[in-house]
Amino acid sequence: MNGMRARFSIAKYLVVGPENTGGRPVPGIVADAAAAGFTCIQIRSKTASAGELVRLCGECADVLGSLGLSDRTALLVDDRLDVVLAARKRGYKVDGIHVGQTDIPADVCREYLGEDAVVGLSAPTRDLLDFVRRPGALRDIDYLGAGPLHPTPTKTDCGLDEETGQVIVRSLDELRSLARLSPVPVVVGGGVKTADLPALAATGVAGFFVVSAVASAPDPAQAARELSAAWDAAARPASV
Ligand code: TZP
Ligand code: MG
Repeated sequence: MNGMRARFSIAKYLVVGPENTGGRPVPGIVADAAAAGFTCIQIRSKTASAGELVRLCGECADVLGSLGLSDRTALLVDDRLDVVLAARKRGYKVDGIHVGQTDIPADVCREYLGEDAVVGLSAPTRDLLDFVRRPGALRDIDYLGAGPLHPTPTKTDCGLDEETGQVIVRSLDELRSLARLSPVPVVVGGGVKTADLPALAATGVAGFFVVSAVASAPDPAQAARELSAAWDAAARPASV
């Protein structure tokens, strides 16, 4: 394994698409987050066409390149294996994909994208701790996304239990167990704000992800710097 897969970090992770930015260009917000130290960017849109997504990948790869961060900040795409393949065909540096439980299976993503690609998976809503204990459940996966920490209007079906219609949020105790049991690093999001980061880091998870805390902020650069600094302070190992 080489390239981004061998060295990427999910510590500080922005998920963003055109529907999250209040009309502001996505690449500008990606640049703000990367310059603030975000380690992973996921392009996610449920409304953009495949062509728009491929172009967006090119523009975001370009801004990371022009900041000299292509080797430090991973660029992933939500769901769309077709988009990742087309973007790579165009020569854009896209490092991998994030899939959900009902998306293209991770082993298929791995086969098409290769050993150096990053493949992330969203955790199931129910029986999460059983899921991570199941042999082979996380084969081909580089990290697990879990949430929501709080109910979030950005993705109202995150944590939705279809039997009860209730949103199940992840408790800090559950996240502590998940961080201990999961064979791959865990990143947590869903309603995450700067004030959540000390308690989240104390659970032992590897990182946080946000959409609106950066993409909807009046000043995304400032918001990204605050989140980045707060995570670094909270996740820093206690000195001995
Ligand atoms: N996946 C799980 S929750 C979520 C995604 C993409 C949205 C989180 O958005 P926000 O605005 O940070 O609550
Ligand atoms: Mg999905």
